Amino acid sequence: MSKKVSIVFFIALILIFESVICFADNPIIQTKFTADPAPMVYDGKVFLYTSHDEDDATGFKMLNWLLYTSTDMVNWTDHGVIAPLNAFKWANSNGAWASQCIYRNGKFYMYCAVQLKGIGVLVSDSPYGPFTDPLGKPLINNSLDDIDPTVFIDDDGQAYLYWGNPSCYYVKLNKDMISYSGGINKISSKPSDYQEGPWFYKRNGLYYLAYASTCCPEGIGYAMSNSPTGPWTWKGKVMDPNPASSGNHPGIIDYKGNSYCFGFNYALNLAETSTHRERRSICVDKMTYNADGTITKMPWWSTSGASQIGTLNPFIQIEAETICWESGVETEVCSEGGMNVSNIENGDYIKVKGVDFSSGATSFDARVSSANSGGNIEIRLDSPTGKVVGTCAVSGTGGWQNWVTKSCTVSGATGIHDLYFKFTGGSGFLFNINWWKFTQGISSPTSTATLKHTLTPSPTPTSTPSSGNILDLKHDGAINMADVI
Ligand code: FUB
Repeated sequence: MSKKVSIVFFIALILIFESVICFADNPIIQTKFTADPAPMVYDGKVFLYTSHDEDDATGFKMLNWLLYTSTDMVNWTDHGVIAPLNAFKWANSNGAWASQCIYRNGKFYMYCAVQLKGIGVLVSDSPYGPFTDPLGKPLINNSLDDIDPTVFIDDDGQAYLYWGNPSCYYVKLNKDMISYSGGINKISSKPSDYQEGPWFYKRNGLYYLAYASTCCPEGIGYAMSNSPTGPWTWKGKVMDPNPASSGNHPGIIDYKGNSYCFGFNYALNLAETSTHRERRSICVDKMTYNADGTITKMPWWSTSGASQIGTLNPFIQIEAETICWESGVETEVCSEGGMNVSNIENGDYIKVKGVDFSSGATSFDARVSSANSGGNIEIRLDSPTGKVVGTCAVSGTGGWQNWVTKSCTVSGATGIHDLYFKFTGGSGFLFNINWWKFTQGISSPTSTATLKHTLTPSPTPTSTPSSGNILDLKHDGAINMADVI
């Protein structure tokens, strides 16, 4: 190879490599550090309850539990804080550890580990909360092992709660789901590599106990049984540990014909520093079973994540906080309900994966606000520097929660694409976005879209960005190779 050809080859390799790193889709949440995934399939949707590592955490600093939902396993909608730690009046100030939520008889029961205090239960009429503590005290307060609850209701209606680190325990929950009978049982057949984070479930008549395997680093191990109370037979590793990742914590579901294993890594922390900090990030990959019910061993979390199920319909109103990958933005509570995307600065972007524009889109609406002078939403296809199919100008609205709808024409968007909103403007925060929507029509093949503003009221400034919800994490979308193992 000549020197010139080698240089071109090398540059091409770097470009390919960078595009793989920058447009990775695992970890699935980038706006916050999340851990201890507890996925629940309900009403055709995946509800992913998570614990939350604060942006400035060095050790464990966990103040609330979060919720994300998805119907395609790649675009996740942020529902914010589902329950604060002080939903338990008896809690300490720092220990909102692992949780799991389950549905029974019209109510949702969320079992939560409160570090050093025990396991509490919260109840709600809706999977979105609000959740309240019916007991006013821990449900389980047995020993300092009392973390990482996992709950399952068997076909005969008997519910079980498993938990513990380093011992593993279970109780039989009563039908009210907030009390138990028969005392606390310690598992004598605990698998030899069991550490913490049990995930208890049943599939095709067989019982599974997956868990974070011996610390540290933690992989995922599992055991199987013919009975919900064991004895448990160790079956091996679902996933080997990885030296780049101290912890792990399984959450396993079947959804739309596939099986998925959730866990976490430290990829976003490692993108900032090689220093270990408890700033974790939830990942998901597809998992498969062998004919005898054993689990096919998975590699460490991929950077590509699970494949998308179907496509996203852009012709219905989509919450802006429905994100596959982002760079730079944050989310906060929205005055119009739910969450909005915030902290948008020049050069930031959001990726929404697998959007089906079908025969074409003719216009784009976005619900926006700005206490500054706004900026532009560049609507691009397939990459943050991909083809521009429209540009929506946002001007000041007089407040970060003063919402108006802005529109622009769109041309050249047909078929299925990854959609990128690339944000441009001056310095500082540009604007917020609550939701967006395209209008379907036959798209013109040209890519020069003209601007069309439909609503431009400029109310009196009423608010400044709320610092309570602003996170100081600023991701650039790059992941260290050290973590891409
Ligand atoms: O997130 C706090 C603790 O770290 C969890 O309870 C454990 O499973 C480990 O993931």
